[in-house]
Amino acid sequence: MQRFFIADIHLNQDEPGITTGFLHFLQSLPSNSELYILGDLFDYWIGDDIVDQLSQQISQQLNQLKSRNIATYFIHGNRDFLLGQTFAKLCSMTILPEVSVLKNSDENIVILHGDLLCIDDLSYQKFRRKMHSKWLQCLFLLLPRYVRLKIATKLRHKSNLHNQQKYEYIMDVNQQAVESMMNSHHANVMIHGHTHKPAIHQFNVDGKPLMRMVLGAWHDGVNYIHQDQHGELKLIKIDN
Ligand code: LP5
Ligand code: MN
Repeated sequence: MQRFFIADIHLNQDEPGITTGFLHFLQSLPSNSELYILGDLFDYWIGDDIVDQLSQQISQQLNQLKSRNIATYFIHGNRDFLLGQTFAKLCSMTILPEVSVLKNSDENIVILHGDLLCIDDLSYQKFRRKMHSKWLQCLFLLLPRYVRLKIATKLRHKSNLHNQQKYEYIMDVNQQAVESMMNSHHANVMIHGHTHKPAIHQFNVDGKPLMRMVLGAWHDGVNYIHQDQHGELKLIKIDN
């Protein structure tokens, strides 16, 4: 079974090139494979009840994957954590827990968006806990569309301002957090996105070789990880 992993596509109305690249990528997927979307499929998501031309187009195309026997899985990102079962059903995709494990006979791959690993970013982790509070989410979803849009725009703006003042290492993953998560899931491979720093990191813990593969964002081109029938993993980057 071939698997494809992507994250941080950040689909939005203002960058039609990303949508075109994404739709081509979907077309190119082979039959009988699996697609894992590890968060931030959309630049932001403010409720399944707010559909636009872009989200309709995306749900139609994702839904069509099942006719080629391609199973689609989704893990929430920090921009689209409000994407719910209603939209997931339209896309025929299964929402997985925020940290999930793919078990093979000789390896365990832990998959996640990646923001959970950025534990040195204390203000973000505090913000994240608030955003993940169920009552706040329910309240937010009751607000009229224009108010939700206004809040999301404000949050994006604040986030950009904060990010400009943070050191690079603060916004990257913490190695201890990586090792501890891999250890608790008995994983030898980890795949995540969020940091927009595509790379393969190989390291040893207690003499065991481990690998962390980081997916890149799609602003400059197509970015994915391919696992072939033999289990070999490759990070693929096709710049525009
Ligand atoms: O997204 P990115 O990569 O630029 O930065 C992230 C962290 N930022 C975020 C915020 C998102 O971008 C906002 C997304 C909006 C989604 C839809 C709205 C749904 C609302 C639901 C309400 C229940 O995730 C950024 C990290 C960075 O990754 C790297 O890891 O650093 O974190 C921050 O910037 C957070 C700041 O550190 C603290 C934020 C203070 C916000 C102040 C709130 C102001 C209230 C205004 C509301 C009207
Ligand atoms: Mn992210």
